Amino acid sequence: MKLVVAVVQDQDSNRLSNALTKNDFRATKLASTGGFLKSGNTTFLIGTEDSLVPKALDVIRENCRARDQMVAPISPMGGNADSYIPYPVEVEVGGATVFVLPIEQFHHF
Ligand code: 2BA
Repeated sequence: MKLVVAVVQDQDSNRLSNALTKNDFRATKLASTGGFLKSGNTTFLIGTEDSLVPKALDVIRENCRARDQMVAPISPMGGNADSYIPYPVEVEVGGATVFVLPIEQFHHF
């Protein structure tokens, strides 16, 4: 068994949630925050059999897309200004950042 952890953009989370359910995957959605943009994203925990991991990855790939997002500059508060960029920068976010972890035990009481 594997745990698929997928960090996706909030805009894709409902569509992905529906698609996972439709394809018989069980998933838990967690509200999360990106360390770089410091804005909300959604993390899915999907427990599934090893043989179904490729299908789960397909569903994630089909329902999450990359988008460009502007990062507003945050002025340094009385600190080091060396890394300060005084203008907005565009970064590409997503479609999805996915980790696949082995599960030692699974219990469902
Ligand atoms: P954030 O950390 O808010 O990052 C948003 C986007 O900013 C990233 O998109 C990437 O394009 C850019 N970015 C992140 N760190 C950067 C840096 N140090 N320098 C320049 N650009 C940087 P994605 O790579 O698609 O990541 C989307 C979200 O997935 C991330 O949001 C974070 O929540 C999660 N994530 C990505 N890689 C991760 C990792 N190795 N471990 C844990 N979470 C990760």
